[in-house]
Amino acid sequence: MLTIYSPEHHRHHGAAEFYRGKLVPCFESPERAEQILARVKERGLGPVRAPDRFGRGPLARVHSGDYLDFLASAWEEWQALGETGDALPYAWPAAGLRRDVPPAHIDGKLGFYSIDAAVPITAGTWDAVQASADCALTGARVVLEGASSAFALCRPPGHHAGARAMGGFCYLNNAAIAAQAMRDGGVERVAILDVDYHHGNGTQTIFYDRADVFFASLHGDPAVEYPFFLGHADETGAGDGLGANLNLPLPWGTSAAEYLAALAVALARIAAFGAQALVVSLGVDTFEGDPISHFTLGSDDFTTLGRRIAALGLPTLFVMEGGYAVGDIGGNVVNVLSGFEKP
Ligand code: SP5
Ligand code: ZN
Repeated sequence: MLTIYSPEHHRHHGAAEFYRGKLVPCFESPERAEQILARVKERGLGPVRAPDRFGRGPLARVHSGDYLDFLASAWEEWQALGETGDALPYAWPAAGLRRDVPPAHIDGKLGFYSIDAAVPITAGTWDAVQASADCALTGARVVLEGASSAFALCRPPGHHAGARAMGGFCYLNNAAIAAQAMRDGGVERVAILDVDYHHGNGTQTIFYDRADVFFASLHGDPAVEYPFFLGHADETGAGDGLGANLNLPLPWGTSAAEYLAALAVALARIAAFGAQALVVSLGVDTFEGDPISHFTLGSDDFTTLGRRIAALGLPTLFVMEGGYAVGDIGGNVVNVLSGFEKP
């Protein structure tokens, strides 16, 4: 399987995120992508190439223009304050406050365009997130051109980013951008399967009222887990998209057997939808050793996960999302991909 990777990800390196009353070191580190790349090479998954550059067009198919402008200028506006650390939001337009008047000050913009304070912006964040999206878009192009699969080694991840909001270490929604590019490339029905431990709130929201992109997610129950305010089972889509959204929230401590049973439900629905291509939001934070998550999948279970996805028989783009057990992340990711290739 082809891997698409860009070293530009190094240019995004947040120092800290706000968590339980303190600034704590970011779990989402450059080392994550390097560990995955090292295991891809060591285990001979296949060739590794750099992404093509796609520019703003395909990003604007998913994200609003004002949000892209904000991301592009945020660091410069933050620098003008004389700050030396990373930009982080601290005030949000929660219920009862106005969302219809975009703020002019960068402090206001940071909150206006985010859902939490786990999204530091550094000097190279905009370049890194564009390169990450380019990896996903290159993967979509390769699959559109006839490849049976590809792996976009995206960093930063994307599935918590909405049309006009960053959050949960995510800035541009790489999986949504790739799925939309597949639609624009002529695939009529695309499915997104999100196996990251956290609900893909951004992806769900982007496609919620559409019948052409099916979204299925297995994740920690938002009653007790980030992102808390989306990802419940009763969210089934709206308008034309009614029935094209499937959430399978699972409790803390979910075992591999329980996980794979829920996966079978999602795969059956994707098959019934009649998907012609699949985008997998591939997080491996379901691993038993993950430092911020509460499922108990072992490394071998990731091979099974890949095999079960392969049984759909669809052209498939894997897009990297979360996974924070840095010593195991690469092995777990390559297990999924090799399980997919050698079912
Ligand atoms: C892409 C992805 O997996 N994003 C996950 C975002 C989760 N953010 C909230 C988790 C806060 C965890 N901080 C843990 C500190 C434990 N001592
Ligand atoms: Zn996650």
